[in-house]
Amino acid sequence: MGRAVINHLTALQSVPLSKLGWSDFFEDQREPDEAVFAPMRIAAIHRSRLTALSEVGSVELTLAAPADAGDLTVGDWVLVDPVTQTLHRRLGRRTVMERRTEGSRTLQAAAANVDTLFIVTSCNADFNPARLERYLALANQGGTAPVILLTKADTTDDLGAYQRQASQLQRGLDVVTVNPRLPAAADMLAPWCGSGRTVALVGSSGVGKSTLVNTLVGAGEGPAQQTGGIREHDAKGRHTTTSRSLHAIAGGGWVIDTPGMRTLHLSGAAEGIETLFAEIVELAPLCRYRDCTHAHEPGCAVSIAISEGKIEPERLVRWRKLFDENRDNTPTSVGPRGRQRASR
Ligand SMILES: Nc1nc2c(ncn2[C@@H]2O[C@H](COP(=O)(O)OP(=O)(O)OP(=O)(O)O)[C@@H](O)[C@H]2O)c(=O)[nH]1
Ligand SMILES: [Mg+2]
Ligand SMILES: [Zn+2]
Repeated sequence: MGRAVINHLTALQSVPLSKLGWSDFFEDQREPDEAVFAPMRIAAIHRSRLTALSEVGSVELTLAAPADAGDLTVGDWVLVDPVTQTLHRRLGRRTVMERRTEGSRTLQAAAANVDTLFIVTSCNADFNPARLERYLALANQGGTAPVILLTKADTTDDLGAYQRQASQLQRGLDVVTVNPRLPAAADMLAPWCGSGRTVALVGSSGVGKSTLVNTLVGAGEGPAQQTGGIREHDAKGRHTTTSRSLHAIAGGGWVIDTPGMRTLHLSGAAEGIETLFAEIVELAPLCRYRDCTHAHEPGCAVSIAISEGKIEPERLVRWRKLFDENRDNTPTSVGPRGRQRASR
């Protein structure tokens, strides 16, 4: 990795690494001759410039080659040589949110070392089970625990319907209704935050992610993130946030804000999809045929469950769409754990 120059050092009182999310998982990756390097956590990436958090505060690093940033994402841990000011290397990720970039088969890391993924949706036209399922598969695949956050409950007369629909998206899923503009939101999300923990916010533009970041960060030197209104007629946001960034939560822990995504394509997410649709996947071995597609075969346990009202027909349709898309987007050589195409 290229040379990194420490441009600017905002000296705060020293922060223990554990508060930044450092743990044995990262410590164990340090070779004996790497003890001289300072561990730092990536807080923001702007082309060839990085903001990193270190034991001595926030550090601005400049990369010699902008291409070096390609391997890094917000939340990553890196080792920096404090003398030569060289970015030594990135440490392996404990969890990673990876998505497929438009028109390509390569995966892009959207955030790393996140404990909990808050999937944010408004109780309005933005609410879309198929899209929420994509985020859930992404969280499951990356080792990040998903939680659904319902916002703008003040704009619906039927909050219960949204809550019910959301909690049926995945077995055991936590669903929390929050108003991102009220300080009470921080208390409601406290069980997932706290010292050393990292949460990330994902969801469409305009659902209130940055508003929530500002509430979690608390009243300090003004809002941490810019926020923007939504269009009246279709509740769509204006893509106010354009890059990812890590912020300190007042009550402890860290929150990553992300830009609203228009589309989320999955690739290499077979296991995440299995976890998401466990109630369907678990029935497959009970079907008469081993290669049952649960479409028209006799003795299909999934079709029986649907006819008995135990599984929504639309849920099966969405599972098939996601399964097929993921299979078509996943080169078999880099498929999950080298497995060949999974059977249904
Ligand atoms: N009525 C209502 N408005 C809310 C609520 N939460 C957020 N908003 C408003 O929704 C608008 C969009 O909020 P942002 O925080 O900018 O949304 P975002 O998810 O960060 O959007 P992008 O950065 O574009 O991805 C702002 O005007 C907020 O004040 C809520 O619970 N109720
Ligand atoms: Mg935003
Ligand atoms: Zn079947």
